[in-house]
Amino acid sequence: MALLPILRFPDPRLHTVAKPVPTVDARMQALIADMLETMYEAKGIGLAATQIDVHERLIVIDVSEERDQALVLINPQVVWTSAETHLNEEGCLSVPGIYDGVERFDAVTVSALDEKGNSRVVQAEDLLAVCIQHEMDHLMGKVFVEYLSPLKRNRIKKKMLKAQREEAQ
Ligand code: K1U
Ligand code: ZN
Repeated sequence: MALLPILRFPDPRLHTVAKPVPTVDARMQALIADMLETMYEAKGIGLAATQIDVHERLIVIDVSEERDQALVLINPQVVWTSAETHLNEEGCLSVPGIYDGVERFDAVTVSALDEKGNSRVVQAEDLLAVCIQHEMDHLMGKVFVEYLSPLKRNRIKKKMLKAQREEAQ
């Protein structure tokens, strides 16, 4: 297994639209293991393949307290959304240290393949529903700061670039 570098906003590669996974094979299973290790090490509750510069429709999630309920969604599709939405505080491993409110559906139903290539349907609410919507946005090349005002987004962009310049010194 390996820890993978996570792309940081405003890296343009975060805006790549991911392609469907053709087959769930050994390469995919190795990638899933690396993504889970990377997510747990970064103390995240989710990670999309886009964030590690792999542009295929794969996300890993674990919203459990015990960090032992990994959920792998390959080629996820939203098949139902609740009528109700709420503003939720979000963070992102690609935008470290920034938290802000994003309006999301309260509940979603998603169909996907699991790590063995079996079809599954996930009915999600609360933090899991928020996390699935956040990760599926990554697969469409969208980062949560794009929901914020241009003023906030530009401030975040400058802050991230400054932090990256300082880290490089
Ligand atoms: O996609 C990512 O970058 C992972 C991201 C997922 C996420 C967190 C919060 C709301 C929606 C999606 C994170 O894991 S950020 C770090 C984190 O663990 C966290 C931040 C805020 C609330 C809960 C967890
Ligand atoms: Zn994110």
